[in-house]
Amino acid sequence: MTVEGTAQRKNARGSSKRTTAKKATSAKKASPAKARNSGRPDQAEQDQLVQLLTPEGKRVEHPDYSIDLSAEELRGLYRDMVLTRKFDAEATTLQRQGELGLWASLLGQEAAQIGSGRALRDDDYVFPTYREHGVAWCRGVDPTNLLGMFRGVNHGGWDPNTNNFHLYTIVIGSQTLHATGYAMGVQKDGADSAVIAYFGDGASSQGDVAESFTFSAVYNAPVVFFCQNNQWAISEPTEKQTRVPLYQRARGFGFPGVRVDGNDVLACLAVTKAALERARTGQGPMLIEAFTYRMGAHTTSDDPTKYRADEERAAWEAKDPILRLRTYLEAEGIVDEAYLASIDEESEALGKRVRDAVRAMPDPDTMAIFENVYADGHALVDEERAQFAAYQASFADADLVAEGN
Ligand SMILES: Cc1ncc(C[n+]2csc(CCOP(=O)(O)OP(=O)(O)O)c2C)c(N)n1
Repeated sequence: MTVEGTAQRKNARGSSKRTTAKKATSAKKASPAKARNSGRPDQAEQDQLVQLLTPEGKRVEHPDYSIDLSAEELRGLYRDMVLTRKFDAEATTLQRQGELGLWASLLGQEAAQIGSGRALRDDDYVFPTYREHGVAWCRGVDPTNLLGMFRGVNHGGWDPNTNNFHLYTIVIGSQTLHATGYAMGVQKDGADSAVIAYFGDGASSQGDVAESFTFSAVYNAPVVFFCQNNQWAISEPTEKQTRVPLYQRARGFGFPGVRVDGNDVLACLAVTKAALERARTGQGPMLIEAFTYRMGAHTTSDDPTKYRADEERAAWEAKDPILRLRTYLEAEGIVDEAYLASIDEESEALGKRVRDAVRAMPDPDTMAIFENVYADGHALVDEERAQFAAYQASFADADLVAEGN
């Protein structure tokens, strides 16, 4: 995207924005998105995008990022994406049925997550935001463990050290600082593993992200910043986050940035592998901007029809990450009907496992919130725990009174 292009689009948005407030209260589709881009990168954007698989499913080469995968590896990427999408759809449905309080869907972002996730080595360390269900899948976190926090029955649900996958972070961008600090520690330990931090286009506006860029650059920390530019920060478009393409920000901090087609799993894999290798070999951080699209709502409590148009979504649907890989695999004879059917079967079984697991989750121990605050005991936490216990006991008394005892 050129700076001029951004300004034009911003103006176009600005002129239609006046109608937003009025329409936000109506159930009608909001108009601003109509003035926005069609979801297709313009020619300048297209030229910058690293792509190895076109939206039509044709394999293309890139001078800097080549990749040669076996048939089994290619099938694996397809399986990962299909199962992750199924898990995500199931979680959305469970929220609608009242089984989860909230869900942040990754629909449309499967290639960015599976491609980058499969580029990681076991000893690498991941700092996710809250939408990285596909990366969690690649790290071997049981998907059912991702649901506890969204059901409100735990404060995380997995041990970060088991899979080198940190807990989800709700405060956007903050984990880029944790990742940078962790990477500096890895460097001091003399290890050759790398760290990856996931964040969104909206989070890129946070001071934390700028600080982590500065620190990682000057200390040459082995960290890869993986920004999934899914075009929207809730209802705020990317144009409200930046005047230059996000990947170009890195240059100002002194390290390289690259924009990859975030709906192309092969390109995401190749680019992330190269960035991790750079980090491992002491060449410092790198920013990857995965140009993708959030097909669904921001979370289940959001209604995107209020701020974006159907045409935009439709334009991105044509670039679906799973369909394009499937087209390629079918054309090359790498998958056949029997294989695709087996994945569908596996997908159904996963859906059932997720449904059963959520419904069987025990109610939480309400006192658990006081655990893991400090490594050792702390007088203030002890006091708060005692107060809370007394408060809860007051309900038990009330129950007894109501029962006439
Ligand atoms: C520091 C902070 N400010 C505001 C919020 C509220 N908030 C939650 S999600 C979100 C938008 C995030 O957009 P983006 O970073 O693009 O990620 P996406 O949700 O699109 O994946 C905001 C502003 C927050 N969680 N943390």
